[in-house]
Amino acid sequence: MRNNIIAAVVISFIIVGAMWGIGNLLNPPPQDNANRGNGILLVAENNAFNETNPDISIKVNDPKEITILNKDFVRHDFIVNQTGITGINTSILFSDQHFKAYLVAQQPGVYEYFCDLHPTMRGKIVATA
Ligand SMILES: [Cu+2]
Repeated sequence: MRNNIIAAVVISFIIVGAMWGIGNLLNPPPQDNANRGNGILLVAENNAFNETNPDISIKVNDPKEITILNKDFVRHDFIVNQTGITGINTSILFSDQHFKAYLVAQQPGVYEYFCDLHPTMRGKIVATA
C-alpha cells in the first residue's frame, strides 16, 4: 500500500515534468524567438525599455517585427501613434505578458514610441528611405 502511494507520487512528478518539457518545446518563451531573423525585442523593466529606451532603426515600407515583453512587476504598455507610421497600441501588459506587432513606416522621419503610464519610458524610431 505504502509503496503504491510512493509510486503514484513518483509517476505524477514524471508526468508533470514531461508535460512541462513538452509545453516549453511547443511554446518557447518569447526571449528565445525575439532575436531570430530581423526582429526586435523590447523588454519593459525598471520603468524603461531595454534599460536605455534605445533608438530603433527601420526602413520605410520594410516591416520589422517587434515584441514588447513586460518583465516588470508593474503594468506597461507600448504606443506608436503618429502620421507616417502604422500605429501600435499594446493596451496594458501585465507581468510576463508580451505583444507582437510590425513596425511599418510609410514616410521617412523620426517617430516616438512610449509607455502611456510612465513618462520616462519613451524612445525614437528612425525611419529612413
Ligand atoms: Cu510603463
